[in-house]
Amino acid sequence: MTNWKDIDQKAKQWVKEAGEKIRSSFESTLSIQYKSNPNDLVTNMDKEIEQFLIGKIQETYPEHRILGEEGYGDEVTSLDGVLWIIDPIDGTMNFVHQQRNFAISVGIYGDGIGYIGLIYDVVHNELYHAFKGEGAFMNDLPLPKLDKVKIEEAIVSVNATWLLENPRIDHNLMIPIVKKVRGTRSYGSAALECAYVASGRLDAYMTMRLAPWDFAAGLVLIEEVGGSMSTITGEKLDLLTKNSFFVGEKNLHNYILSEYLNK
Ligand code: 2AM
Ligand code: CA
Ligand code: CA
Ligand code: CA
Repeated sequence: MTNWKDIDQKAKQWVKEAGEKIRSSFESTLSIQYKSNPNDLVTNMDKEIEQFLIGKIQETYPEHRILGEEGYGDEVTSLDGVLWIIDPIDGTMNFVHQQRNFAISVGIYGDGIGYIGLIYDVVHNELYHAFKGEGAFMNDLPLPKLDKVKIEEAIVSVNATWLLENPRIDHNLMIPIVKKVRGTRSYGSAALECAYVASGRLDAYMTMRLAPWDFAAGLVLIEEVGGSMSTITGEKLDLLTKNSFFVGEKNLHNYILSEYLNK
């Protein structure tokens, strides 16, 4: 039997320790490299934090598998068993340019079911946390279930890229949404944007391309506050591939899908 409470306690502790490492790193010079293109950044801290977390997991739970953005984990092709899905720094561009608006994201799944979600906003010392069936929290503060929200009163997070002509979505579908909502925001960290939806700071978040480590923890949080999650066309999200991504308060999510995206 998997002891999820034990895993939860340890995961929280390790994520906090990782956060402390990131805070200390602000005093030293970062080493920055490009990945797929000059805007796709990775730093020594992304790699160090992933290696730190993986070291702790492997030492304590050698039978668990790990999927991490920077590739120090396992080659994961199925959701069987206990799987840790880790983004050591989500929002690396913000980490480099702003030293804020980034988070450590850890989602822990059992046979494809999300049990634990941890999103740690290191700079604000805000740990968003969810445990399957027990609700979601920001530090010790329980997050209430999401209240119904009308599109005219919604704050929706969307990156301006998707309003320009782009290969992933017909931008003509996006423009009426932006016109109708009360306001739009874009934070540049998918994990934080999920945490903000879970805590009601945002009512929805949509983007055209995320990897599992960007949203694995966020889904557990959103599930626990009764939010909805899908691809941009309303399909189920896949934890092993890149997806378009749309989460939000249930009614709003339904409404935007049926009236705007799937018309
Ligand atoms: P990262 O900082 O961990 O790379 C920025 O809008 C958000 O999208 C961040 O959560 C960022 O995660 C993620 N992101 C950046 N480049 C991406 C890519 N090529 N594919 C999927 N997600 C990406
Ligand atoms: Ca990245
Ligand atoms: Ca990410
Ligand atoms: Ca990352």
